[in-house]
Amino acid sequence: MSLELLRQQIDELDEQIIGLLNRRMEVVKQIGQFKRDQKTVVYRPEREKFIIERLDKLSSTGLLNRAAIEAIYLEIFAVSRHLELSEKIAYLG
Ligand code: PRE
Repeated sequence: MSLELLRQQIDELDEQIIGLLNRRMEVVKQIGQFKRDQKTVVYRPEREKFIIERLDKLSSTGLLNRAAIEAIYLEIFAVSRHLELSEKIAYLG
């Protein structure tokens, strides 16, 4: 397969990834609203750990090992927390 065709595959996969990440952030936004209503904390390290462990098991036959999953998801969680916190700050004014 040519480099061009391989890159075309990457572009299509990236479109799916960015679409899914945006959908994930829509859900995170709702969680942020829920936490504001409940006046509870944004950062949930035990939940983040659970997600990484679950994905590591799911990915056991794939190329991503735990360190790779962790590296990717720690960034995703940071963006999630930022979104939840920025909405909280906007709400407080
Ligand atoms: C989420 C984000 C921040 C928390 O630290 C844990 C998990 C996530 O992105 O999955 C979502 C969330 O706020 C939550 O599950 O409580």
